[in-house]
Amino acid sequence: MAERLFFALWPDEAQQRTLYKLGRSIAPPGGKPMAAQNLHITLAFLGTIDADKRNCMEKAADAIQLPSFELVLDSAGYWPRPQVVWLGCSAVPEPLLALAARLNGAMAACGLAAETRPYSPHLTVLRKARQGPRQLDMDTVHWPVGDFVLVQSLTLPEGAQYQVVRRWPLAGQL
Ligand code: 2AM
Repeated sequence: MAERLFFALWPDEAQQRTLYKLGRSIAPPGGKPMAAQNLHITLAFLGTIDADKRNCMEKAADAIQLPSFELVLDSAGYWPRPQVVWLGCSAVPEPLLALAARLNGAMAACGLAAETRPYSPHLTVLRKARQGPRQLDMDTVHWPVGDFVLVQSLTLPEGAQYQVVRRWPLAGQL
């Protein structure tokens, strides 16, 4: 059966609460806030794929050996076309770029259409946003990233619901 899947960085519950608060503090009025339990940073969006392609991507993820890293979320922005307000990092850690590159590279090898735009890590906090973040002198959140996950996206009448279906550790302790 085909499933809609993506790889992501997934905050733990304490980080979800912190990131949710930060997101609310910079969000302009209106729009649709992302629920705390849905907050994530996409690494590679796979789309709706069958079991063979999922297995191929999981094997590729098994082979990844990269170190843990710290993500410092210290900026916010707005993309008018998808109408999202997001949190970002002014310094993108090298292992994060390597991780996204490995997963996107595997997509092509597994017969999936890989993203051609440069990877731009962001954590969407508001959808259907009509304007950008309200203030730019925001708090900074330090997020120690020790793993990455495969997520299934379910489309329910009340909106998208995400389920972490597998987790891969990154090497080393922070
Ligand atoms: P977004 O946060 O910028 O909307 C699940 O849909 C996740 O995959 C979202 O975080 C979304 O990013 C990301 N994504 C990347 N490419 C996508 C695409 N073509 N369609 C839907 N979601 C995509």
